[in-house]
Amino acid sequence: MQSKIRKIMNNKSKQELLGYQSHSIQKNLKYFKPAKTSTTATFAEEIRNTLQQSKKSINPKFFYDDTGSKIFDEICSLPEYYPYNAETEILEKIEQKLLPYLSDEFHLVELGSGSSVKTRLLIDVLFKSQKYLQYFPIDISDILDQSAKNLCADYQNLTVTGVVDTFENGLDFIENYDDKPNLITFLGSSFGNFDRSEGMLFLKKINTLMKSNDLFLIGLDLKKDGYILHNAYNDTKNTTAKFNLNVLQRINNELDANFNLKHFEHHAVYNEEKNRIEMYLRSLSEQFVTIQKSDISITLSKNELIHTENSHKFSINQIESSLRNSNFEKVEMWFDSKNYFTLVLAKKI
Ligand code: AVI
Repeated sequence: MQSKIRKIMNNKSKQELLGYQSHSIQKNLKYFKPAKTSTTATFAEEIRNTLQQSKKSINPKFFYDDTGSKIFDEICSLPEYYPYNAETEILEKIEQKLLPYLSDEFHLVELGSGSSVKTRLLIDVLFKSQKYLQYFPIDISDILDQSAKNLCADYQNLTVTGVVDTFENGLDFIENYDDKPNLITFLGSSFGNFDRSEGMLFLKKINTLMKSNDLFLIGLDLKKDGYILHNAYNDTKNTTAKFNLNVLQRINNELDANFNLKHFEHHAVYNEEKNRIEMYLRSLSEQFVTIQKSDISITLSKNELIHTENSHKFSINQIESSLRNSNFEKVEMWFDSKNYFTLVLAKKI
């Protein structure tokens, strides 16, 4: 009996055993998706919980439906939104600094499918030390868009294997994939959107899933003058406002809700004590909203705030102690010319 089970198991790939289904798009492009999860059910449930609290909130991970991801790309091209340009500046000069740490067989693993511009800069560096490259974007939302196809068309020796899942599950998936070392990247200061305890858990989880020869490259936004931060999240074109309000439109579309977007406004403030931008949607009148798939109706009073995002800004001491406390050794830290942003290369202790 045991051997029969073993035989059945051997006929399945490791990924299938982890509950993933493989979907092939073209020769060098495929993705793995968990066989069973209803993302709508989880979304509906989380929204039910967080909008029924006395302090209402919506998790920032829900910003990124197709429209939200497109608006985020628009944010990245705003002159006020310095993190994108600062990080790109560091990546453009990273080649000679990163190459000494690479060998000829690294995989590139990206947590959150970043803009293909930044990914390309890293792919170019990796191709300086190896002939073939496997790139694993991990994201809960649609990662295999046109940009992945364009990457495959532009790099002959590149294979893209997307994992459509949470970062944590995606890393579990990669850990079981093969024995090659990974350069795991978490760019854009997305880490800043976690609360402190969530962030520490996340770093520890990455650390435990890393192999001893894996490298971790994380982009972090640094503390700076409040007015620069304020302007970055209150841009003159109102793109950040559009991004923030879109989460209500997403709830309307996917959870059959009736938020009237005209009855809300974007509100982003810098909390100096906590070193973070806090983003909210302010209700402009007393209103009653029904979210059918979450099975709830909620009342909002005039000026009531729905918290939608924290974006933490870090000091170098904080970064170093967070890395130490999650068993990372800092290898290098690179900065842009204005010292607005840092890219940190770390490895497992
Ligand atoms: C993705 N994340 C790091 C962005 C940030 O700056 O916190 C999201 C964002 N929110 C408003 N503008 C950009």
